[in-house]
Amino acid sequence: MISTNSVPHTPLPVGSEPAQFDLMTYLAERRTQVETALEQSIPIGHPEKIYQAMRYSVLAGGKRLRPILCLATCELAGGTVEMALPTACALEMIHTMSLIHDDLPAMDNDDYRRGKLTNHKVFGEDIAILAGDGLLAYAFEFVAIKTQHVPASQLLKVVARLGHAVAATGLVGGQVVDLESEGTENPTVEILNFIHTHKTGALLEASVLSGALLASAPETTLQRLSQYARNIGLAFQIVDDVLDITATKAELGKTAGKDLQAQKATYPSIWGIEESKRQAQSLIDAAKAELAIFGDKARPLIAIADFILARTH
Ligand code: GRG
Repeated sequence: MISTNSVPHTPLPVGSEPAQFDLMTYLAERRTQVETALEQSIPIGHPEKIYQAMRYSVLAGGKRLRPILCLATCELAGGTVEMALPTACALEMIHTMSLIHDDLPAMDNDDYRRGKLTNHKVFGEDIAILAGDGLLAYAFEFVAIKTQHVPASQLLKVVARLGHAVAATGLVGGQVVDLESEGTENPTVEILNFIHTHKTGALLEASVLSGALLASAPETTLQRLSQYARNIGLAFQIVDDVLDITATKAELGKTAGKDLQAQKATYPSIWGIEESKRQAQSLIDAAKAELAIFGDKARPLIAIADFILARTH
């Protein structure tokens, strides 16, 4: 495996260097667009409490990785940010609802998320469950009624892909195997991979593919993007597991060291930290190689892959 830092670099003639792509500026701009759209997406209605609970978690921050991936692949495939914003918001609603439910006492029983008290700690378990349900249903409504300039046939494919990512074929299935594997001695890498390709990978893949579907990308592009997404999805989780050991609560915005405490099987518990980092690097290299064919158009997605590896929270 070759590290990106060690690739031999042939200097280009003066004046012909490609313009630098500034990921931090790109992410900040996209985040602002997503935050503005999310802020407007859930107006307070009646009964006020449930709207407040939904808004509390959706507007609590977060990296907004899934919406940004959706916007990036839509643009890569020739579409616009405007076409993809409703789906981008829906992805964040779905992601947030999965966090709300994951934090419940019946699941991971967490008190902090995104640097704030978890939804059930503020609103109670009953409302937190309903806030999750409300967000999930609203995400699909939002895509269906707010998306513009996209053929209905493509929109239908997006809706199907979102459903597939949430259902037993995705997040729900991954969560069930995760719950079942708790307390299991020595779960295998295959079980870990199943859990995380479903719990984490499925929605990341849906984020990447939905943007491209909105822009009516051809099948060959979808296949490459799907492979990119699967690789970054697994790398994302390996990094997450490493950060659970190496990062602080302040950096993570949630309880650190939870996996160790719960004696949960993780990639570092099987491979150790250094090998886990090597595996993540190799997945990121493979993800980036998938996109080489797209040239400069893939720069945001390539930079996001690097960001996933280098992130500290
Ligand atoms: C979807 C119907 C339905 C039920 C939910 C609870 C559950 C079933 C699934 C758990 C899904 C889950 C919480 C997966 C973990 C995904 C993950 C790595 C979250 C952290 O993502 P980041 O780092 O978080 O992108 P931010 O806060 O930055 O958005």
